[in-house]
Amino acid sequence: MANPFNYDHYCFSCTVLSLLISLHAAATIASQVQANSATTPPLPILPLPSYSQLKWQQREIIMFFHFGVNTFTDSEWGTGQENPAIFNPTVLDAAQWVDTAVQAGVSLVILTAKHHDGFCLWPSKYTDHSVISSPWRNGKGDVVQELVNAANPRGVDVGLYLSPWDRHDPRYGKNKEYNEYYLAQLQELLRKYGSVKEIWFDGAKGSNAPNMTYDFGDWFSLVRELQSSINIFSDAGPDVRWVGNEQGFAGSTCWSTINRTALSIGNASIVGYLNTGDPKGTDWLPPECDVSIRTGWFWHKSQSPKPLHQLLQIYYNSVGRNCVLLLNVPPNPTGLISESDILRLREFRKAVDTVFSSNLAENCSVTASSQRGGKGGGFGPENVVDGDHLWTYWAPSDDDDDKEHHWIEFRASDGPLRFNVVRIQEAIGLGQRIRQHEVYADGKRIASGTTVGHKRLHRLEKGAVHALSVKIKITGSRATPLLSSVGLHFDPFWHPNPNGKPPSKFVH
Ligand code: FUL
Repeated sequence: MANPFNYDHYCFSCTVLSLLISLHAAATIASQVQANSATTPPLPILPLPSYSQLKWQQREIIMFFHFGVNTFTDSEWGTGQENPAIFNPTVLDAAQWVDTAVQAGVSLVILTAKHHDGFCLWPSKYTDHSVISSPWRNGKGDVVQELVNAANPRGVDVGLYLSPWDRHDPRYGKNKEYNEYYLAQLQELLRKYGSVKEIWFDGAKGSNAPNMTYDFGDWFSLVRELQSSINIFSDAGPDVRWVGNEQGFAGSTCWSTINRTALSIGNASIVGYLNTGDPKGTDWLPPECDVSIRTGWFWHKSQSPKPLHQLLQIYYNSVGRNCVLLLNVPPNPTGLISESDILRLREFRKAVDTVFSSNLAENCSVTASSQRGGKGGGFGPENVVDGDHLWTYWAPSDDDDDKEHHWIEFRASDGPLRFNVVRIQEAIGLGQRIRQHEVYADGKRIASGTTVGHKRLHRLEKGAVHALSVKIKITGSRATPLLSSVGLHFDPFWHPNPNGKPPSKFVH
């Protein structure tokens, strides 16, 4: 009879034996793995940032270039009736723009490819209201291309602003025709110039402008199709939201989370919500603080750059409140960034570096209320003074009884610490958690606040503190708080009033 199993030598007992041996080996390996295994990271709390949103957040400062026909007419909102012949920047040098950005520590620059006047800085196939009709480079120029050519070798990324409101094009107000025109231009910009990291959909529209329904859903889908690592900015996201004002400050409570369904583009009634976000928000949609180094967005002879103390105030109120600062530096009619702006930016960068390049917390001994996985578990308080501000962090133990009062403490090893800035950062890769926190120096409360997020900066209202110990208490949190970095810094540019209140014109 043929062997039903089709084996030459089938031995049942041999098979069972070898099965038992392998099971035993597997169990031994599993127990060894368990004995040697590292403590796992805590569970995330949703919503989480996307990879591109995390990269964007780490840039901290982005530079805006407002440039176009307004630069030549001394205006802020063009009429759309400008003669393209006025666009003639005699010595335009995009390399000078990008060098300015690099010196300011900026890794992404955003250009107004088209502002509300409809004039295009690139030779669009779909209109002649562009550089084609200007004398600049004999009508053969392309500002977008020149910017990309300057940015690429300098390792700087490019973003583009394409104004939805167009005061020149006759298709504006005709829903189908204008949406087709706008999408055609989006395709040109997102297919011709390589990688674009941010697209800016501005929400402004004049009160007498024709009614117009923008097909945002189609626009966003097309952007996603054409660029894989882009962030889409608009009043309502989907990747980056407007902060609700153009003064460069976020709410002192500032959540990266919000409910997108409550937002719409060009809706003035939601600016407060945009400013603070929402701890119950189901969408990760962090705010960007757009502000100009001068009064206007475009260059005007009569205007000059903001003083250093004001730029620093903006920095503390934007980057220091969990936001990205989008700082506008407008090129002048010659096509260059003015020397006065370059000097001010240099001062600004130097000041920021002076404040943050040394961290007194690094020389302290650090202890905490508890730590996940115990000593050596990988989540100890020492992680807040290493060089990684995202993926290494102090995590208290989940089973800490006193869930509302996690703390971390820094003790000076040689002599009192002198500082006037406290920097706290959350490991936002696992969600934004902290609702409430307090800072103590030698047992006395010196600062308190709500959200932390990517970065929270407290510039001490009463000036410098001398202390042997500094304790940060997390007094409210959506889930176990995770601190990725803490800094104790000295800001020599900070001169608060003796009564402890900052000058009123800078209070927001
Ligand atoms: C606004 C525009 O109306 C301004 O001109 C500027 O471009 C600013 C960034 O956005 O909505």
